[in-house]
Order: sequence, then C-alpha cells, then structure tokens
Amino acid sequence: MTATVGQGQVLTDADAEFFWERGYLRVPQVFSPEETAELKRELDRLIVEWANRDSEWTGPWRQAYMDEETERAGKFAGMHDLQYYSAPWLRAISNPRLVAVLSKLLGPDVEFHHTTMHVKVPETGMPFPMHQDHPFYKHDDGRFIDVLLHLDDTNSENGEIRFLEGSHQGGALEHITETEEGPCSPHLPMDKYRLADTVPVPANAGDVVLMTINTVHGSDINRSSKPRRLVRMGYRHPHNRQTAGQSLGRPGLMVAGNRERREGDQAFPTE
Ligand SMILES: O=C(O)CCC(=O)C(=O)O
Repeated sequence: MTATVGQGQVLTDADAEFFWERGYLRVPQVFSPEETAELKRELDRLIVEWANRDSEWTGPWRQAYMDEETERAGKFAGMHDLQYYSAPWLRAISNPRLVAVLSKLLGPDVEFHHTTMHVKVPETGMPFPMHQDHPFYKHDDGRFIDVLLHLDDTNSENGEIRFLEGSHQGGALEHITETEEGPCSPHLPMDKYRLADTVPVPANAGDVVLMTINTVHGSDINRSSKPRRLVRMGYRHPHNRQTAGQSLGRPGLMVAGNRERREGDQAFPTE
C-alpha cells in the first residue's frame, strides 16, 4: 500500500522496505519551497536569538577528523526544541506529508519526541563522528525514527549525512563516552567505524533524510563558504519506552493515531 496525502504519493512499500533493510531513506520535497523558505527565515532568527553558536562535540576523534587549525575552530550552532520558540517550527512537526511518511513506517500511532538544530558554520563547520543516536536518548526498541529536515542542499563539500548501511540491524552498540581526560560525546571506535565506509546521502532543501535510532552515521567538515543548515526531528512508537537521555520523561505530542492504554498505564501528571 502507498501512503498518500491529497493527490501526492508520499512513500511506497518498496521505500518502506528499503528503509527498514538499510536503515535510512531520502524522501524528496516533503516540505514545499514556500514552507522551506519560511522555516529557513525562522531558523536564521533562532540562530541569532537563541542558539548556542559555540556548540561542539568532544573527544579524541576531533584530532583524527580535523587539522589543528580547523579543530580549534570546529563548531556548530545548536539548540533543542525549536517549536518552543517558533510557530512555523511547531507546524513543521505535524506537517501532513511528513506525518504520512512516518505513519507508513512506524504507524498508525506516531509520537513526536524532539527537535534539534545542527548548523555547520562555513569553512570549519564541525564534522560528526560515527555514532548511533541511541546513546543520546536511549529507548527500549528500534521503533524510533530521526528525520533530518534539510534547509540547504548538501554535498561532499558542505558535509552531507553519511550512513553505514544495515548497521541498525545489530541494535544499540556500546559507545565511547569517557577518555583519560574525562567524559566525551558518545562515539564509536575510530578503527572499526570509518566515515570512508559509509554511503553519502546528499539531499536538497525541503527533502527529509530518515534514519533509525540505531543506524550508524556521521558527516564531514563543512568546507564551503556557506552554512549547512539542518534540523533533526525525532518520532517514536508511543509504546517504545525511553530509559535515558534527552527529554527523558517528557510526554510527546501524538501526530498520528492514538496512545493506546495498556494495563498499568497512568495518565500524565498535571503538576
Ligand atoms: O548534522 C549532521 O551532519 C549529523 C547529524 C547527526 O549526527 C545526528 O543528528 O545525530
């Protein structure tokens, strides 16, 4: 069966099979040029008003991915939960074409979890080491999809997203979170997990690139003269319980279907 919105086909069975087999999928033009333009304007406002423009992930991988000068400058602009600061971003969470895509893959019941901005600054925009997203918001099972909404066209010059095909099939992996110097951002051992072995998935503004919470991925430096703007939006099956990490314990909004009550489930507290 094909998921549709209005007249437009959104996702076929073959697309869904591709996604669950390989762990990623690009879906072109889920957001219209007008919607994308509005989200870009809002994103630029949020970068100036609210984002941390000195965000960085830490760890010994930095020296392996960047030369000394780039490493000192290698940052990105980041912030969480753009929907708290911007109505267009609130609408983006429940965009009907996006929800149709997610319903086909996770549905019929789909719960929103978070949004996170990743803007790689020009020339020295930080690469991301090979990792799964699981250590950042641990869940009991694999029914969690990360949507990378692209606000700029991406390519090898500005650090497109790259995936290790099929890597989600082994489930959650142990990540390095500690070095002799102290805690570091979760990442996989560099000798075993190499960016060179990944599939690049360049995309255009308005496209979404989907991955599972357990798909190993990373990206290279932004060497271009322009920022590379994308926002990650997380969605899960409402019965996939979170056990640690970002936004733990926060109820998510239902964007498709409903939250079925199971034995022992309590309504959310109001205090
Ligand atoms: O922004 C990127 O290139 C990497 C994104 C990423 O690693 C993530 O969203 O977990």
